[in-house]
Amino acid sequence: MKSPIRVAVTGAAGQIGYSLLFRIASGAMFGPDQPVILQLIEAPIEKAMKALEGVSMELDDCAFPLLKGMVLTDNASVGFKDANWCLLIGAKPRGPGMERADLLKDNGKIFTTQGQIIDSVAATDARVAVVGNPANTNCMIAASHAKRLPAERFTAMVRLDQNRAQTQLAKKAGVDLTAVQNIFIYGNHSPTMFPSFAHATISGKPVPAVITDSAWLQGPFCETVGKRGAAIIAARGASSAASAANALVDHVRSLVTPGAIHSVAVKSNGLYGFDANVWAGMPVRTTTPGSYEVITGYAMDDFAKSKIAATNKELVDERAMVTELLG
Ligand code: NAX
Repeated sequence: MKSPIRVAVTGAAGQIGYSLLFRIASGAMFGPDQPVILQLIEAPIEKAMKALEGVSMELDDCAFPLLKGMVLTDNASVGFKDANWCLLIGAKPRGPGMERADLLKDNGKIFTTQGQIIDSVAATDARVAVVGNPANTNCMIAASHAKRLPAERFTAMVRLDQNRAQTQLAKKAGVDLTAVQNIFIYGNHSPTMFPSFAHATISGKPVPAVITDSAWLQGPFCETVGKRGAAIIAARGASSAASAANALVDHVRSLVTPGAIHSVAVKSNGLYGFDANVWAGMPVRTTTPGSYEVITGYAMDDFAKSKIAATNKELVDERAMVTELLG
């Protein structure tokens, strides 16, 4: 039996946390032979900590053989201590009448502190995955405060968008979704994201050769994927939670599986026309567990370039709103 890894989760008593923790403890994220210790972090609010206690009781009641311990805390220095993976889900939701700039600043402060604490107390091999919105910019802020951990250890999640895009393409083509491969998300986790359909394949053939309706690909397809989060809120009365938790399982599972090819928001370093210092969704290939390389060399046509320019502009604008928070 391997020795347990420590997985810190913020916002652990929230909606996504409730769908996520049981899957981590069951082995879905790190594999059926990898024991875990869950370090569950909540906001210092009595109601949240009480809810967290209830979640931990349910985790106990599952008798998961891989769950070797739990830490429940509202102190990030305790929660991130020696963590091998830091899953940053906790964030403030956008309230009624709240400007996006205010949300960016309020949440940016959370990620400033968490970036600093992770850098000082997490394990030397620590990896960070950001889900709390605005995820790309929060990830950039946290990474900017890390002096010990390199920037490439900080990733943000665009896997939910990739999964959404894969299903939409499969439905349109009338094929099983496993026939759809290499659909990657470029840019921000927001409606400006670009699901790059031209490089995706269906049963090995380029998507545009199978779905010849290019107006649908450029229009309704991109819009449906980009606005899926809002459509779920409209239908369910609450934001995506189980699918977001599932996507985080996929995000981390793919990052620990050498050879996996998937979309992750990473420091762009100027690739694909993005500003060098924003975190943008890109295609990556996992090299060794926890490490990856960006897959370069996909040629972009004019449509793709214009979509990438738009999502890049949004990321640059978001950064401009939080410059005072960058380390
Ligand atoms: P909830 O409001 O249900 O849960 C958030 C939890 O975070 C709460 O329990 C709250 O007490 C806690 N929290 C707040 N500040 C904290 C802090 N400083 N430290 C620790 N915990 C803290 O939201 P939920 O539905 O779980 O969503 C969480 C975040 O994921 C939101 O920012 C949401 O916008 C974002 N999402 C991101 C997605 C993505 O694909 N990147 C998709 C789903 C989701 O919308």
